[in-house]
Amino acid sequence: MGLPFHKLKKLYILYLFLLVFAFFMFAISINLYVSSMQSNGGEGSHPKPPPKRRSLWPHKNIVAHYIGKGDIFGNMTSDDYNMNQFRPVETEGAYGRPVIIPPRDRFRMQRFFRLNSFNILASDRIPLNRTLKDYRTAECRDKKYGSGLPTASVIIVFHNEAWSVLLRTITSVINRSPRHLLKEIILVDDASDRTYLKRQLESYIRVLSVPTHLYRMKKRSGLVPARLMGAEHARGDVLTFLDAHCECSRGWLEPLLARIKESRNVVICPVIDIISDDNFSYTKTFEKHWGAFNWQLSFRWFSSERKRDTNVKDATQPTATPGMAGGLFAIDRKYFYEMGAYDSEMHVWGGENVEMSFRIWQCGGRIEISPCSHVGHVFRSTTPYTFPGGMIDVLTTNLARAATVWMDDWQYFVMLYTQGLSLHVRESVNVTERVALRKKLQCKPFSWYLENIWPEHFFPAPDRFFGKIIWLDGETECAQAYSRHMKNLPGRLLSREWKRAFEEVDSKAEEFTTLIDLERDKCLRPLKESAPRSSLQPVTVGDCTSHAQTMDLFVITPKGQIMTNDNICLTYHEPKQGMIKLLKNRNATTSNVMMTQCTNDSRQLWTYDMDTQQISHRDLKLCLTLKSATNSRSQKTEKVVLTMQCDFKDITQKWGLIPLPWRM
Ligand code: LR7
Ligand code: MN
Repeated sequence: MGLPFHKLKKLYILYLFLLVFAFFMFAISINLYVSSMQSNGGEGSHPKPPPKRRSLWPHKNIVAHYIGKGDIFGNMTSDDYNMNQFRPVETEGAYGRPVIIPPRDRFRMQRFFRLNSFNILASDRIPLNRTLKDYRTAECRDKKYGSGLPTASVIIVFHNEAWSVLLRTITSVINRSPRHLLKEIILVDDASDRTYLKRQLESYIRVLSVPTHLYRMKKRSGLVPARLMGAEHARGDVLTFLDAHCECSRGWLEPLLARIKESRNVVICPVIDIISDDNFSYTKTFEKHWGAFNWQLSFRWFSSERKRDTNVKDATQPTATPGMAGGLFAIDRKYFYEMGAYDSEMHVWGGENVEMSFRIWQCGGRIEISPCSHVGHVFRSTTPYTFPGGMIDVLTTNLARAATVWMDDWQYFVMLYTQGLSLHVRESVNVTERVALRKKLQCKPFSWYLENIWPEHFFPAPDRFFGKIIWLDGETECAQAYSRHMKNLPGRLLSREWKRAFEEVDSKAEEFTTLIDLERDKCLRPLKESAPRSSLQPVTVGDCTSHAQTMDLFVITPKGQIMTNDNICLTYHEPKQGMIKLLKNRNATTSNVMMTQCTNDSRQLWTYDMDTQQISHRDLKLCLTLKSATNSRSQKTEKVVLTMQCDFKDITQKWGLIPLPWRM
């Protein structure tokens, strides 16, 4: 029985060989797997955890907030939800560096991301007292603030904040504020249900070196009621509000307090640096940013140069901003109440920063950003928590309250052109008390705010055109009525002043607007519907949209800037040779006209000839022309708008201004 020995030996060798081979393949596949994970994550020894969903630092304009849909807890168990996995590793995140999650934890990382809408695994590896760089300029570092600064109560409200993130916020406040200036820290829990935020938090704060008080809302209310509760308990001279996921950097507090000491009617904000939601790296932002709101009252950052309102030469001086982000600011405690604190009827999230910005400016105060104060904030692209009352309803009600009380004529514009808002919503809010406050404080009108505090604004105004720019192909009823009207105007050569054109079209507004045929009329608009605001956008002509959409709506100033929402302007933009090649390779269409950030420069100034209905570049005297461009690869024709030699007979150069209503 059995095989002869030499056969057995052969089999044994074969078996061994197979074993070695299998092991080898296994090793290779593991290696491949690991390296693929690493290449996903970035270069060399600094891989970044995927996925990178959104650049937080677009060139010009950064978005304050997106609200995501989707389930909140997904397949999380209640244990997952309440788990506190804080395990700091000594040097992780030091000097604001990113945390690199090892490949074996990547799956967990992605699974736990949604709980907070940030990478909690990264935060849980960083010590609470991690080091940061000094982000201040040399001038700021050298600045002496002297004695006698007012004291601060730091107020932090939170709803289900992650343990390590909340405690790192608190730790950074304690470690980077001069002890004698920090009266206390006030925490307000907006009815969180995570277990570690109960007794564990209470015992943690009991032993801190700065008196730290914790108050709890009886039921989930939102950040405004929670901050109001915090403010009620505060005893410091100045209220300093922070979100619950911040890190204060060196010297952050003194410049804020010093400015309030100098002038108690200033609401002062730090520069808000970026803590990455992916890897918790701390990135300094550009100090010259300022804030305002778009047509839907969403907060936006802008970076265009502003005329300094006072003759500030000192680079450590705070600068005025028309709007504030809302989360991080300091205000004199008594002044806060004199000015009406907050609108306590604003719930959950949103709108309060709009209301406060308008109110402070219109009622005699100022809002400024101090370039010497740097505080990091974790920016997220979705909201992790529930929205009692429904996100759209709550947000639109809050915005309707702000607009109704403070925006005068412009409130209708916001109601008409913001999705989810309407005159109907406006009827449903009761703002009697806030209107009385406005009267009591003798606040200035919204027109004053736009003209004096935000002269670069892109909202409609009495001396501006607001509406659509249609292409007069000569066939539609609207185009015909428009051309007929312009031809019959007295005087052969009409003035090329925009103001005159605005008056003419305004006198016929109703007729033109009712004649517009959304199926047949063609409107000037950006080539792509949902391109990022910060990029250069080619322009085209396409179906006009119904009223609530804003893609083809323009504001034209008497100077000749053709603007649209989010501070975007029609711009003459000579493409560089290299760029033309690049665009061709990418199958994109080249043009010398783009939509891009308004900068108040002459490339953005246009004129209108009522006689020929041409829009031409003011300095170059070239006319806006609609051309068909054939895409070299797809052979599809794309229509693009560009500037060319003017020819009054050319039908592709004729444009009509169709005004739309924006106030009652
Ligand atoms: O129901 C709630 N209850 C709360 O206590 C909802 C929120 N909150 C807390 C929350 O835990 C956090 O500490 O309120 C704070 C702000 O909420 P976030 O961080 O979810 O909001 P955000 O950072 O996206 O929102 C910005 O706009 C808000 C509008 O209501 C507030 O004004 C935030 O304070 C504000 N944050 C900033 O300005 C930080 C810089 C962002 C920018 C630009
Ligand atoms: Mn926040």
